[in-house]
Amino acid sequence: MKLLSLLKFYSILITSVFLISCGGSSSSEATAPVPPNTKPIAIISPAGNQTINVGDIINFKGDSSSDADGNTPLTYQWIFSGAATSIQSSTSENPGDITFSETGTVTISLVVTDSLGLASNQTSLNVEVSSVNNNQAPVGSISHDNGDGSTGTTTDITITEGTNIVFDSAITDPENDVISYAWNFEGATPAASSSAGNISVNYANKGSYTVTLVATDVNGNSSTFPSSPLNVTVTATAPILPAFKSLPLLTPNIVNGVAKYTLDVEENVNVTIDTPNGSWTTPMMRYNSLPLQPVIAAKRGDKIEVTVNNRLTSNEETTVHWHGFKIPGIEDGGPDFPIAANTSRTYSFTMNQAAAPIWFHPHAHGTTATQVYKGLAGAFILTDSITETLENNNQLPTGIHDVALLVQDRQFSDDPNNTGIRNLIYSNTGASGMLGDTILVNGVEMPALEVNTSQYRFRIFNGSNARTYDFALDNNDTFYVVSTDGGLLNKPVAVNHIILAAGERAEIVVDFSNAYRQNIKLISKAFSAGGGMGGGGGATLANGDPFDVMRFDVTTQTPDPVTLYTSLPANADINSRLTAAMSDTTRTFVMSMSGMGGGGMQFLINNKVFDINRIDETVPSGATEIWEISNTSQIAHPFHAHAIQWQILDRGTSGSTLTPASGIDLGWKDTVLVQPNETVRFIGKFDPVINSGKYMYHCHILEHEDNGMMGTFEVLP
Ligand SMILES: [Cu+2]
Repeated sequence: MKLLSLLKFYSILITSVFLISCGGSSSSEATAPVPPNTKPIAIISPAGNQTINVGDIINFKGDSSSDADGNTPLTYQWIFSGAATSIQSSTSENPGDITFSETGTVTISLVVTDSLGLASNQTSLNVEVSSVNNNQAPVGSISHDNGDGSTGTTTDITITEGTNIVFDSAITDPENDVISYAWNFEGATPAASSSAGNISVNYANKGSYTVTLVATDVNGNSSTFPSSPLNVTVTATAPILPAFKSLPLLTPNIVNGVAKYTLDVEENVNVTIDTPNGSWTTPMMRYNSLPLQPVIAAKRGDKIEVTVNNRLTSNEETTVHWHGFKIPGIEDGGPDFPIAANTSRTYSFTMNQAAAPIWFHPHAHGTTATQVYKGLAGAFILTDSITETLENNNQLPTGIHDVALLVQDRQFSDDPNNTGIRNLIYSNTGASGMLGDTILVNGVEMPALEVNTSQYRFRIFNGSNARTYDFALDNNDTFYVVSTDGGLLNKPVAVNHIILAAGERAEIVVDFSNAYRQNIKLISKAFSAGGGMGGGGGATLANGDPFDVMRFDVTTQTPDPVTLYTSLPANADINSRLTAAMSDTTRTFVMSMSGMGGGGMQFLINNKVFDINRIDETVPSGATEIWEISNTSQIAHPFHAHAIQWQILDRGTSGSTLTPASGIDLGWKDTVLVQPNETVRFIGKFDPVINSGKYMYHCHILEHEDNGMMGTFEVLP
């Protein structure tokens, strides 16, 4: 344009000079000759020869062509000759995108003609179309939207059957080649699509499926998205389960700083049992006629007074044993201080131990098993300044994220006449103790607890008479054990299962933050329950059989403020570890069974059957002792010692070198499962002030205990 203007300027200048030099001449001399018309110039852009790959596109323009005389508009004649191209000729100023679809040489030529019909010289260039393919494949990503806020590019997807997912893509080609799309939706409808995106896909059937998108450019170069398989897990629509019930919290009367409770021991209380197959009524024993076993909450240092009124119309004795409590023998609720029917007893003690999931239950001799089975028990949630600080600092789940689970197995009668009433069946026929086929969590069979995407702290109380559970999540996820029987572990222990025998407790922390819309089951895994006589004893659901316990339905998304503590403060009780060298003495206890297959079966500790009038062991005041427990029988026994909390030193096969405690064995214990042919050593320190009087040690399979697998130890004042 600038060049054209200059040419016009000089052209006018030359003409003017010519006119001036001829001034005053004759008219014939004044007629100027017509200046010669110059050829226009054809310019191709991009200019010059180039080498490209098959399928590449070049955008050709002719609009830089010009005519020095300004004889416009120009007309254009493009010729594309040689190897194949998308067009062979054009009369456009700018013919635009030309696709080179064949290897070889393409000659591009352009001739422009000015408005006076004068043609330019031909301008031409060669494009070498190479068969060597340097073309790059498409790049980008795919994304999905479950319609529930669950979106992403690479995350695996879990949905329930019948759900739709919308898939989309954001794919480009480095050479701007045309892209074709090939989606594959395994197990879904549609099973495939050639759309770029916004495809709604329905998953009707449960299973595990993959999603891929192959994006291919016109050169046949393809990319698969995502680069690693995107998995869609389609879960079955969860069956409707009965709602989870929380254990009722008892409210004390505070009198002169003492928290006073009353427990009325009742029987024939009509209790509603909810199950996945409907509800029924079962007459049971209960404290205070409550629908469920109660919870007492207290803090370390609290003074507690519990008045127990025995209102059992069956004239049975009862007691309330404070299981796991460090209190004087006279307040311990052992069988040596029974509460006769229609009488009362007031237990009085001060909580002087670390925060723990301890509990209480009857311990009258000969009727412990049946009274617990019929429904007498309660959870005791003890807190202290350490747990309060951890909770306040969001280092331990609390509030609605702190849930007590009392797990007990029961056997119910059939109801052939649809009376709506089913009675408890108690049958202690085998060596295994009473094993029911209905697993109750807080009185409900297979309850569903709605949770949010947070960490939850479950305080699991195995209040079963005889059953051992191997608790796990059905997705085998890791969870953390934060507390054993008698208090928090110094460090949370990551596990994917935890065995709890009858009488044992644990607090576990389960993280649901990545489980939105999932249904996760708490299960008990299969395990070997020992010798032939160990398992069932004729039970429908033998010890060691697998079963479901309850379900967590992750229904709500919420941020989780909790970052689990990594270690307790140094002043936590559990950090004062007792070593074998501190022990004043070692006592040995051998649990055995005899009379198998014969008339009477005997359950023995140190070859003795319990005698309430005999003191088996005498412990000096303030002693620190190692108790070494061995099991020569063919089934596991949970050994429970009253009075204090213990630290496990080591365990292993009897007669061989024992392995020092690690993991969850580093926590406070009052009940320790001892496997057949196993020896466990634990150490404990009796408080010179608190611990005096008579206490029990026994197997916590309640049928074994009631049948004599128990002894008395007296701590001297
Ligand atoms: Cu036992």
